[in-house]
Amino acid sequence: MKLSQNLLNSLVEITSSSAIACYPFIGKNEKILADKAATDTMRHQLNRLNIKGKVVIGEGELDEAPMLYIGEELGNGKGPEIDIAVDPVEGTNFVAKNLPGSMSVLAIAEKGNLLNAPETYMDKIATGSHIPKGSLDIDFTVEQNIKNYCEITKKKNSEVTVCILNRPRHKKIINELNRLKVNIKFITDGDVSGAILVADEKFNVDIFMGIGGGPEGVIAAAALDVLNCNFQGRFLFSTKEDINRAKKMGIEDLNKKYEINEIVKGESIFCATGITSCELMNGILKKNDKFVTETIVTHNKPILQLVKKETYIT
Ligand code: VTB
Repeated sequence: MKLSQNLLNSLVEITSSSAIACYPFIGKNEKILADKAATDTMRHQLNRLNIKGKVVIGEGELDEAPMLYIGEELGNGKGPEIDIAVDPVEGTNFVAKNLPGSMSVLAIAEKGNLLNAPETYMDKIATGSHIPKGSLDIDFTVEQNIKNYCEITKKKNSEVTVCILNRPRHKKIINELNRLKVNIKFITDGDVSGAILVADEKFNVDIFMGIGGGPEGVIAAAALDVLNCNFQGRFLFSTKEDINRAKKMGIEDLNKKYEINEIVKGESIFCATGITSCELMNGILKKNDKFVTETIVTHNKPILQLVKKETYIT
């Protein structure tokens, strides 16, 4: 095992610190400042790790992001070679408006084991570990996917809940789900956590589907892979620049459907610290002279671990 428990502990500290760095901006309508605070903190701390790391999913390319850009090298260069996916604030709107669902996220794998995703959209579908691989597919119709899901789980349509980003581009899917009498859980942002909700039946989400960010898709896949869940994604490109950028990243087949084991290979670690609360974890709590943070972690075992941490306010 190359990714040690020590490394995992350090990552939990890092996402906790970057989440705490956002705390002053919760409800301040300053999403750029919140993102900057978290990004600065995450970068500073990642650079102290004993790794030879490289950002494969980041805040953009060098010319558009001053730090944690794709290709940026991180760590002190003394440890294992690691691919890093960062999302210092997933759900900047949630922080700005003090709404549930913002979190600070990191995922890592050994070098070459995380898909380099361009900043473009991705069509996604995810289900829990109780569904055999290949039963649902982004290329099936909504009706077929629901039918297959119901056959496997012996549920009626009216007992199935689909989580989807509330966007005009999903009008056709939503109409179809309504026609089929399937329940919908709408999310306004934050489709990393939306996808992860399929991992445990206590979250009452059967299927996650729809189009969201490509980088967010890779990050969610890292968590779902360890949990033996299903995830499929296909990038969608709307401009020539998008296509050129993807080609520069080594993506040749622009229409490729990625299975989860092509997005994340081998061992990986995912951690996400809540900034504001959601179903997955509580947000940051300020208690006397300490911050209390909750972080969900996946590594090695197919369980969503919850790590609670107290950090003295300095
Ligand atoms: C999602 C969501 C993100 O972007 O990927 C979404 O997870 C997709 O983009 O939190 P649109 O907002 O353009 O639909 C976010 O909402 C913001 O990065």
